[in-house]
Amino acid sequence: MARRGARPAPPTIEEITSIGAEHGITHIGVASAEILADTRATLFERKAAGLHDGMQFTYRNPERSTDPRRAVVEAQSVIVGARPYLSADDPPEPVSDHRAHARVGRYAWVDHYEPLRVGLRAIGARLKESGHRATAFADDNSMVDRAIAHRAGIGWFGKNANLLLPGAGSFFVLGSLITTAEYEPAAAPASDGCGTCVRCIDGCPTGAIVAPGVIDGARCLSWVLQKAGAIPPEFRTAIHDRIYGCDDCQDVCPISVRLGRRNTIDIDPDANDVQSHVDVLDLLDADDEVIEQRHGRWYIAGREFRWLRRNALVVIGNVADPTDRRVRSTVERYRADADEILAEHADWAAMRLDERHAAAPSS
Ligand code: B12
Ligand code: SF4
Ligand code: SF4
Repeated sequence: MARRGARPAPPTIEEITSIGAEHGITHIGVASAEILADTRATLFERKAAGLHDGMQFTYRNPERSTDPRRAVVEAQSVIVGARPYLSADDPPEPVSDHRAHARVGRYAWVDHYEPLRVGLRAIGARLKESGHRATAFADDNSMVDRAIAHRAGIGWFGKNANLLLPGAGSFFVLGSLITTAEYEPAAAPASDGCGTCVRCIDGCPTGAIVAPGVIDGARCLSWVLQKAGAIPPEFRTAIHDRIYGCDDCQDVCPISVRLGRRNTIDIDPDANDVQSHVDVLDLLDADDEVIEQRHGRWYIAGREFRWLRRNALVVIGNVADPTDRRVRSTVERYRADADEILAEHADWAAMRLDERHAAAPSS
């Protein structure tokens, strides 16, 4: 019998799994808290080769992002959790006259990271009761989430660089709980399930997967839409109707598409602000305060919302109705904008609308 006031034993893996499950965490794995030396070397190599394209995140301080003990002194284990982000029911396609709706990457339709952190912290609270230290990270610069999940046996690196979970695919967000408690780590990473498939490499609209598992940041639309500055003209048509995020290398993945539909999460539209599409004309009429309130949780370089307006102008050029008055007047207004980058993207949008109008079959 436990002594009065004695601390409870640390939770078992079964208890951890069940606390995680209460928060939508469907997969749990354990990794040792040793330095991720290979990943550290990879970060430096890719940085030296320019593949990070100026990205900070885990590249800012590879010594830190690959060492769990920098976050929790004397850490012994890293408990990794994965939470699906595909929704059981996709929201209906928006309807409008001017068809100026942009698409949002599935991972950003609602905030999936916060519920993951909440679940990991709930496990952490149980560990703290037993006298251990435990800190949760998800999509934080302090930890390489995929690499630690790989070590924890949760999945394998697909050729699209995403971590695929056996029997479940890649539409999962990943996070970890670094703790001083000791658990038996995974004996080995999950074995590769891609085989000879190369669909993601062929399906990337900009050729950003330059080798299996290796992304050239400068070409990856997910980064191109987040970063500062003018969008290179050669990527503007490929952006098509994306405003934030890109799902193509997962949407063409036979494993993730087939199994993803069996590993979904319920997104309650009444409780969540579901942002699967953005009306780009509204966005271009909105001030910073409104944009921040609506899209403030997205990563936008320097939190400068001009970069979202820039993306919106590209989407207008690619998909809006060239004969719609509001489309044309919005573009003309931005062509006269004092922000030279926005004015130049509006020039491009006007040119592209003209091109599409000229190419459209006359009725
Ligand atoms: C920077 C970043 C980005 C950048 C760069 C992406 C990249 N591939 O590096 C940008 C903005 C482009 C991006 C895009 C996306 N991201 Co992101 N991103 C991150 C972040 C913050 C760091 C990633 C990182 O450290 N990259 C550094 C490089 C070196 O790592 P890597 O690309 O994973 O490379 C590994 C493989 O190459 C592997 N490897 C080495 N040799 C070999 C050889 C072979 C043959 C293979 C197959 C693999 C392999 O080892 C490398 C190192 O571990 C993490 C969160 C975090 N804190 O970890 C999220 C994270 C990776 N992103 C995530 C998501 C969801 C996305 C998007 C799907 C979002 C979207 N829809 O737009 C896309 C997917 C793009 C892609 N194909 O990778 C999830 C991935 C979940 C998963 N199941 O894998 C993460 C883990 C966030 C999270 N906590 O859930 N992201
Ligand atoms: S996210 Fe899009 S652009 Fe980036 S590698 Fe995947 S398909 Fe290519
Ligand atoms: S598309 Fe094919 S190669 Fe790419 S991640 Fe999926 S299974 Fe692997």
